[in-house]
Amino acid sequence: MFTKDGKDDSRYNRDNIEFIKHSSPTVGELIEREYERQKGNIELIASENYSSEAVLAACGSCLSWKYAEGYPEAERKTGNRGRYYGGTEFVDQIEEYCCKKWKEVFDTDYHVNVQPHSGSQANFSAYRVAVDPGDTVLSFSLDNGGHLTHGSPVNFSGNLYDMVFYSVDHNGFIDMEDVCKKARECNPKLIVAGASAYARTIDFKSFGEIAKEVGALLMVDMAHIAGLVVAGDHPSPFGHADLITTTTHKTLRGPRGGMIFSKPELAKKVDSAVFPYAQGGPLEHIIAGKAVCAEEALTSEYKEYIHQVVKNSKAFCQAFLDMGYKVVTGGTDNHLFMLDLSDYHFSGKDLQDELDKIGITLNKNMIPEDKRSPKETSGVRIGTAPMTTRGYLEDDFVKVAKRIDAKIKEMEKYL
Ligand code: DSN
Repeated sequence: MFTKDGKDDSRYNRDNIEFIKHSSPTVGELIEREYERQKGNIELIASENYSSEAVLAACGSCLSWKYAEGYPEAERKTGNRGRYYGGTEFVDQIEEYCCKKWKEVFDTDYHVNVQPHSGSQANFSAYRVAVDPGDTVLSFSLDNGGHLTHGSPVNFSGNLYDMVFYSVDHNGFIDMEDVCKKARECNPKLIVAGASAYARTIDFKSFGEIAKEVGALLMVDMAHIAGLVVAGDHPSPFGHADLITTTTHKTLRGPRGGMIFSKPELAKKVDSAVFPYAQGGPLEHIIAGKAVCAEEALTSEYKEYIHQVVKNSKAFCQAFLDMGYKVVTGGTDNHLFMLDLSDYHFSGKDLQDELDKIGITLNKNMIPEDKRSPKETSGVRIGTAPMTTRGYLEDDFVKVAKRIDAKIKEMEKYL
């Protein structure tokens, strides 16, 4: 794993890159350059993380060679049982084990499907369970902090469904009164909660009550905060939501991929919505990586890690506030926060580009009521999960805040 001072204390990545170079020097060298970039840079992208070597090894294992369309027989009572290929004895056991471990992680009797290739694929399938094309969905828009798949017009979600959006209040917090009012007005079949760029606790209980009142299903996309839910640093959507989607590579620190949890009565629909509706063969190597990730998430070390992620985020955010910066919602409750650059003559993109040049990686992001385009933006999103994996503590992040402040002061002069 990469250390906080830009070293690698294992040989795992370097040895694998040498293998690749034997077959393709070009690809091997490009991966090596990316490896050096990742190792040397300060990584602040809120949706990224560094998984363990064990997760990486599972993802690069012989399971990558195996087809296993369908679902394992054992323990599945959904009616979608059985595989369409022979030789699945061991991948069946791995997939069952993966499902069992994730239920343990969230201490839930919800059904789980671990096959979605990504969070977007998981959301695509979850919509299929809850709504038909043309149905009304009440959701959180991309420019306020939602995800692309929460109804953006350039995405399948905005294209297939009649999207209505709830808003944030003038401080940038999700306006639960607006959620309630819009739900009563538009009578949605589905309400979507969850975000990609929202720094505050989401009130899943109230979302659940509103959904119940208007007869809608509630889908929670907990991709960003899933790790915080595991550690008890964010209220759980289990018990409130009918469908819960997540990725496994953000705060959960596993392989790139998705999962869907659902109330047991939706299990059969969820399984069919993933395979054969949205996907063919599951990536059993990634499913093995998800199982390893679940075991890691069950440890007390992982929960300590998440507590530190949140403490670091609060300290990092406070350092910017102390230096006079504007932060959307004025702070953070989770692993990320949004710096508001609307008063500056340069954009979020400009800051992202300038920080790239000094080895600090983050991403431009729209902020509520942004006057700039999504390609420019008036904000940047800052997250602490990756560097906390590398051992950063509060003081380390305060130093990074000072470096970003110095760069902004420089940009004020020459940009
Ligand atoms: N694009 C991811 C993010 O950065 O939050 C979500 O899928």
